[in-house]
Amino acid sequence: MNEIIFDLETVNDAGVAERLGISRREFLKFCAATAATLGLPVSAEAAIAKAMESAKRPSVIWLHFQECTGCTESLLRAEHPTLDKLILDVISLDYHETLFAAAGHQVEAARKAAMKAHKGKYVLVVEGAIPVKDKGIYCKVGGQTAVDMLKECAADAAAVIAIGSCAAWGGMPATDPNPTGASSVAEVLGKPVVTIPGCPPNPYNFLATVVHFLTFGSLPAVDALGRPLFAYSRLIHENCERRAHFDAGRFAIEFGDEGHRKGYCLYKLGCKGPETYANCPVIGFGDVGEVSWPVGCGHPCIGCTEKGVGFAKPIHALAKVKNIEPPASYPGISEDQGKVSLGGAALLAAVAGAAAGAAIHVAKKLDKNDGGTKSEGKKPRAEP
Ligand code: FSX
Ligand code: SF4
Ligand code: F3S
Repeated sequence: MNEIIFDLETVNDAGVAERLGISRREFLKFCAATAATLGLPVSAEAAIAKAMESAKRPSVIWLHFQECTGCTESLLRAEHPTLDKLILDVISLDYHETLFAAAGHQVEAARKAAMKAHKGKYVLVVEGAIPVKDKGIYCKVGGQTAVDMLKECAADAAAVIAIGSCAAWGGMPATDPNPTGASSVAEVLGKPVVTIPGCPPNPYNFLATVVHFLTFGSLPAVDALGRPLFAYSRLIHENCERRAHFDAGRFAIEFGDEGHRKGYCLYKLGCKGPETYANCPVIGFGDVGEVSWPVGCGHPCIGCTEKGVGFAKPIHALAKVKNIEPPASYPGISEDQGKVSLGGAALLAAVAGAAAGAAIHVAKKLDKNDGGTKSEGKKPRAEP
């Protein structure tokens, strides 16, 4: 466990709270919840707050190769501005092909300048697979192949993060017969890197990973595939709101049938939740409501975070059920948004076995919740 060396009294967070347009109280609430997300004691709140108020934002170089830019899109498509504000506040985005207003030689010069100025200290984020067939000619940026650019940028990086399934293992571009030889970042560099798979990945997982780096100078603990344990250590099936239906044998058999309309389990429609590790049911996507994740919307999980499942197994094929033990508890059927305290959120996360939910729920309320007094209604989950 990392030693906690900061004291909340020494944290001058007025600056960062002001930059983010939130109150000090909400900022500290977010820091405490991020500590819970990362599986750290709540006392890590001060260290996180201190790191976030620091002017030393890590330089980030963000490369794009074979992909759809969905990773970046998901990062910027939160309904309210807090998430992208948080991300862009904690990092210094010094090179990003699709977000830069400039183009051509100007941006390539900016990349080289950032790499020189922050040699050995910058974070390299890679989005997209890297084609290696035919000397890498299928993807070039500024006349340089993706293979060469990746190797050049990784050489002096303090940390490398492969964001999205394409960068993590090849994803959709590597789908059989993989005509371009689409490969992962780790394969091209010949060494393991931190991966945040998903097509697209959840931006909160990226944010928590960056906050960990900022606070402790290192990336979080990962599994054998390089995925941060705080986000990818539990099967989707363990936290799915339809799990009670699975255990009771209530399934949707066809799209639109009675079981589907009633919110029954999607296993027989090919849901890959039983063999896919990710926190989607806990954190949701896009800040548009409690059921904003594939299964919540009535579509089977296709296993987009799982190598060998996503883009590999047919969508309708039945999943291999890895863990048939019933969970210790089931997610609540309905809760009132805005009333869960931080302690309650952390407890809920612990009970659910996936701490990576607490910070997200707090972050989502940051600019909606007026000092904790305003409560907003939330649509109930599907009828069990
Ligand atoms: Fe797209 Fe990213 Fe999928 Fe890949 O996300 S959403 S194709 S994982 O690299 O842009
Ligand atoms: Fe949820 Fe899919 Fe598991 Fe059914 S099979 S409980 S829909 S994750
Ligand atoms: Fe992907 Fe399945 Fe989550 S399809 S977004 S891993 S629910």
